Amino acid sequence: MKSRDRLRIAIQKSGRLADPARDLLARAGLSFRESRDRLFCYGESLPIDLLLVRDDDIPGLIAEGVCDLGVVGRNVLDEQAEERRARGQGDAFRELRTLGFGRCRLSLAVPQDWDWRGPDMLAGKRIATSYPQLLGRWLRARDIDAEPVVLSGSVEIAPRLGQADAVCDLVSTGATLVANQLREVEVIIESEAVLAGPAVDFIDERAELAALLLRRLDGVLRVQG
Ligand code: PRT
Ligand code: ZN
Repeated sequence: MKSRDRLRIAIQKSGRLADPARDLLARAGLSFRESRDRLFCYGESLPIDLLLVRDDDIPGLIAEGVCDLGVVGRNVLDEQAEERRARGQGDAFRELRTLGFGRCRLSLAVPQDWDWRGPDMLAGKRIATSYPQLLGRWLRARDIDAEPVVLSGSVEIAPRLGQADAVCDLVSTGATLVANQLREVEVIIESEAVLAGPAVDFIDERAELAALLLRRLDGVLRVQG
């Protein structure tokens, strides 16, 4: 780990987790000077800076040591952790805290006209997903041989387009599934936004800064209930 005397936190630039992450950090007493390009925000109240990125980049930025901490969905963090394991790489990041927003679940959904009798029905079926690792792990644990169809977006429409038989996607209210005549049948993982950090402890000034930030976050999260 390279030595640095400021802590750098990656959060989503825009999207569902962007505002709640900023609010949480503000409530923990962090303030930032906005830069014109809005990619890097210099920390004013503490030596803790922000990097505004795509959520999918956050685990990799922590693994590379470009960032020290990140606010990201457990779905993204776990998928990339599995991906590393599949490549024979060691653990590079871990979940430090759950943050209580961005709640959703990664679920399997099938066409409403299926008479669902259990996971074995998925054998030999094509399942559209953006989470092939988490889906693959769930299928392997049940010894089900199905074919993941990896799509980066518009997963729910795949059955209607004939690209897949079922889907494995994030669900919060369930409205998107219903609009696509799909029914949620199995939950693969429960997810929410988490604070992620490196697998190893900080060794320089960042250790104390991270401990201070965690103490403050714990205070905020406790009040929030
Ligand atoms: O640009 P960038 O890559 O950073 O953003 P993104 O488009 O990949 O992510 P974004 O902002 O959509 O989501 C960020 C994170 O929010 C996700 O990784 C989850 O951890 C969390 N989250 C919480 C959700 C949802 N709820 C959610 N409902 N992410 C996506 N959805 C989508 C889902 O994919 C489906 O299309 O919303 C639709 C379903 O919603 P319901 O309410 O109809 O069930
Ligand atoms: Zn993304």
